Amino acid sequence: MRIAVLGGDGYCGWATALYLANKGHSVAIVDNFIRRQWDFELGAQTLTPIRPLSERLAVWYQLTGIPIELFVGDVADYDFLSSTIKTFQPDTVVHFAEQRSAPYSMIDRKHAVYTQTNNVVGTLNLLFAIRELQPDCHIVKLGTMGEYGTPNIDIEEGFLTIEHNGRKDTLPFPKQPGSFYHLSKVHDSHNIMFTCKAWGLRATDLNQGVVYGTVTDEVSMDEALINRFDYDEVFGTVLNRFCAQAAIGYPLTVYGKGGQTRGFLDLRDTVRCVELACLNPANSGEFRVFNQFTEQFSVLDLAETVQAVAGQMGLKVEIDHLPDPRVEAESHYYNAKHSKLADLGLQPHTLSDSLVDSLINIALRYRDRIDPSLFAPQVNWRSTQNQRRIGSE
Ligand code: NAD
Ligand code: USQ
Repeated sequence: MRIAVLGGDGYCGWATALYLANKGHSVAIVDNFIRRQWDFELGAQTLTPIRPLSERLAVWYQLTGIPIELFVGDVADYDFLSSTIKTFQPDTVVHFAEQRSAPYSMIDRKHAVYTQTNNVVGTLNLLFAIRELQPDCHIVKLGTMGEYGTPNIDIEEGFLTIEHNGRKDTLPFPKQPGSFYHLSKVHDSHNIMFTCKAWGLRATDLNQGVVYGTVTDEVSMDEALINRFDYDEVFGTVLNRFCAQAAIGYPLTVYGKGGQTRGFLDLRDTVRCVELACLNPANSGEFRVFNQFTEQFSVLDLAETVQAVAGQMGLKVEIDHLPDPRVEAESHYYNAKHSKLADLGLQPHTLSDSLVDSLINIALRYRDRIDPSLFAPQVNWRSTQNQRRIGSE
């Protein structure tokens, strides 16, 4: 299968591109390196020293003999994207190429507008390019579990059957996103659903939970293939952050009570879920939604797990309850369905003590690169004046 991985220089995209290439697919990476630019803007860097993409790809080729094509450019630039689709002629496009940080989108007006423009325009361009040039191509789009928010009922996979005034219908599950970033994903989902109906496109929306880990078989082949491990308050996801904090004895930054419960998955399952979606495409005109996570935890559960594992490793770690900088429920009902990927054959890597142990060990290996000033939350959802070192408006 010819698979274009948009956003293939990023955290999930890099691991996925190598995994799919190793499985025998013809893979192209499309990226404009904007993620590396955001690190410069924020004065942050990944814990792991990632190499330039050209070097990563050269080492990959030396090690495996498997070529990965590269198209450098902006998905939100239609001329670039359409010429890439025309040249590569993908059977499947996996679309990771968005601004994916909720805090980044909440810095100020400029960052909110940027996030929604980058994400919504990029996805719209993709829909138009596929319609015009490659209408049979399957779009595998990374969405988020955060589209649903935390309703006081069970969360279904994309759709809910409801009876209202004696009539019954199956409708998109209600969306209650919690940031301008999460809202951008809702807007994408609506645009994709509409174009499947109007133009007969085929698409799978992967509503992914919070990802943890950094390692897959492929990225561990060589130091030059190492993947991102973000730990800063803007881009670091919670479990990775806690492991980096534990490594240097920084108190774990639980926001509020820590009852915020989310779906989580190991990066090794991200790559497999994407593969399963590619191998089992949606039908023409079909818009499918899969909830892509394997287990749910509260933030406090995770902090206590990291504290216990760190303790076994001889690291003393405290748990801090900081005022929650976000507007979100700190204790709530949460029960989200996630059976569709399991039905296709997903065998999850569950969060074991050994995984937490190995993540803390990676953080220990690179501890000299940790800047503790990047741990404290600075972006506040309620504030219009998020005074960051990057100088918001
Ligand atoms: P990331 O920021 O590490 O990677 C995104 C990549 O896309 C970067 O390499 C960036 O340079 C590129 N990109 C962004 N906008 C682009 C554009 N306009 N043109 C070309 N390239 C562009 O993010 P990630 O963690 O790998 O997430 C990938 C996708 O998965 C995102 O859509 C995100 O919303 C989704 N997701 C991530 C997580 C998570 O926990 N990391 C969870 C759920 C969903
Ligand atoms: N949190 C803490 N302490 C921290 C960091 C986070 O308590 O130091 C809490 C947050 O308040 C939130 C939860 O942990 O309640 C998750 O936060 P996160 O930063 O790990 O993840 P989130 O902002 O939700 O975003 C991440 C990805 C995003 C993806 C989303 C999936 O960055 O791209 O869409 O996970 S989901 O959460 O299902 O929406």
